[in-house]
Amino acid sequence: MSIEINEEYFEKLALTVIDGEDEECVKLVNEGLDAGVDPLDAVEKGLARGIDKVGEDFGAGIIFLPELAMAADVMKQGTTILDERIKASGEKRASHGKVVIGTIKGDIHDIGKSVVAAVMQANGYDVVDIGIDIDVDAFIDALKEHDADVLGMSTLLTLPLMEMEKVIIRLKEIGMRDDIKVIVGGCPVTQEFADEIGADAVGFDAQDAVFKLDGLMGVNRSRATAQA
Ligand code: B12
Repeated sequence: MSIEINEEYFEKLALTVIDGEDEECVKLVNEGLDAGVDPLDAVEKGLARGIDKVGEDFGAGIIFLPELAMAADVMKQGTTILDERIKASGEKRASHGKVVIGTIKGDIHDIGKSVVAAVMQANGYDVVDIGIDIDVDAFIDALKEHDADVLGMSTLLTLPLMEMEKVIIRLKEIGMRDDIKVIVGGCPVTQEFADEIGADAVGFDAQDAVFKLDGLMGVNRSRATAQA
């Protein structure tokens, strides 16, 4: 019998992350997909709520790195399945542009960046995800290699934030800034910060990232919201 997709389902998903139950998480994710859950809802209403709680407890010193790492591993297993489903949900059509996306140097967080990459891809962008801990040279090399239109930079850490500005400064120095749109994101990234470093846009979640990207690339969608 197929399970029901309701508030209780999303709560159970969140709990698998909080309790570090990877097998239960994968099982629930697959059951949810079979029952027709929107994969982005499963990330945002389920898994992300769980990891946010874990992050709060970690910040408050209630739990420590091993528990955080265990929860992150469960979250990653769930989002890996869901990201693939999000990507596959996109219509096949002409590309709106090519995006190179990565997490900046000094930061290894990749779950949110990977969700953003999947949702961009589902919405008609070619996305090259170059991973985590990416330094200025590696961003520039990837932009050139892939002849990209857009640079996406992610960070969840406050300390390496200025790495984002370094990449933008280098783009200016080598005369590429006018050819590349820059979108930034991650929890410490505010609109003020994006303006200060000269980014073109900031995305606060995956849907917002596509909305802002469409604005930068001049894409008009007939649908009210981006596809997940
Ligand atoms: C999971 C996690 C980890 C995992 C990461 C696993 C992985 N594979 O990514 C592990 C355990 C490895 C980890 C390690 C550390 N972590 Co950590 N981590 C988290 C946690 C709990 C959740 C992050 C997450 O995945 N969220 C879910 C996703 C879906 O959301 P998201 O990442 O915010 O992404 C969304 C948006 O931000 C946006 N977005 C993200 N990127 C981009 C990019 C673009 C271009 C756009 C447009 C939008 C966009 O869209 C996404 C989708 O909606 C956060 C707390 C939190 N609630 O954020 C702490 C947190 C970020 N970590 C923190 C810390 C301190 C660390 C460590 C330094 C701990 C340590 N002492 O070692 C290390 C970092 C080591 C390093 N050098 O990077 C702090 C950061 C504090 C700060 N302000 O600097 C936080 C806030 C926890 C806390 N409350 O203290 N962490």
